[in-house]
Amino acid sequence: MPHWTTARFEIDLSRPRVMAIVNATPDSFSDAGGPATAAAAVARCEQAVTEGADILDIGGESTRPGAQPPALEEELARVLPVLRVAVSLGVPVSVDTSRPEVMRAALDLGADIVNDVRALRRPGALEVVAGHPSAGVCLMHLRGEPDTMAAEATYGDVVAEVAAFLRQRLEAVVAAGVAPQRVVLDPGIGFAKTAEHNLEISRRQPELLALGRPLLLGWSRKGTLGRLTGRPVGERLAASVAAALAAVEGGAAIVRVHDVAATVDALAVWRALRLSAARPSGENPTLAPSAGKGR
Ligand code: HH2
Repeated sequence: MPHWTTARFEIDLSRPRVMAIVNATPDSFSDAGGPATAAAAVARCEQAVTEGADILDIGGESTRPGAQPPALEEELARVLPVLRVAVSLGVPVSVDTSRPEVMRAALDLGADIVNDVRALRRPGALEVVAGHPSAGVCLMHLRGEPDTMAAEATYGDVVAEVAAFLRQRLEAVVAAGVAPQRVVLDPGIGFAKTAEHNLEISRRQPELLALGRPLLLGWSRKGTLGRLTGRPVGERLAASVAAALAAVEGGAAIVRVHDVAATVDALAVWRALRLSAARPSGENPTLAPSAGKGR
């Protein structure tokens, strides 16, 4: 059975997992202008767990195109108060950061996973993760920096280049002493990629699965879904759920989402339909008592 080893939890990946996005930022692409207090982010963590999130992913730096990074002290001040509460909620907690100082502080507070859109390339980041006995890590593909990445979206073969990058980062991390079971890989939907690149990655997801580690996909509310539906970021719920299902159908183990309840429901139904097809006469353990009358 596939597992993701993290600091406190062995995450069973025999069923798809939902990672809830918790932005402790005032300027994220999907909820800019929303409340940015620690209390609001903590409330969001609690709500996500109630809705069935398997992992909480807490970030203090917006990586939207053109974003300016916060000062280190500011990122720490955004993230740590939220993490302190999140680690008591009974689910694995991930910190979405590229800064080794934030990684170290988060792991010291009991965080389970480092989710780094820069794949531990900042000086010192690899050492922090390798220095921890069991923290999980998500290595994501990103070219350039968020404020320049749009100009870097040129590839000969986007899937081959993303795969080569992820393989090289996986090898570097393993060479530094991190067990492969601690690592998941992410092609970085929307990071230095056009809509066409993102769709190509989705269609050829098996080539990324061939790297031998579980895949994490983050389609939620992203621009490609806007291109496909013509809808602004606040109206991409259905599109995001569809993208999450397609990712899982294509073999993704973890989906990173804003809309936890809708995604959890969709995955429950998807699984039941798939599993019952495999076991036509068996009992279905996923059936809960009916919540409504009639059909
Ligand atoms: N996407 C975002 C941030 N972190 N991490 C991983 N592993 N994969 C992703 O696709 C990914 C990520 C961007 O989304 P969001 O957190 O909603 O926005 P912002 O960076 O503006 O806070």
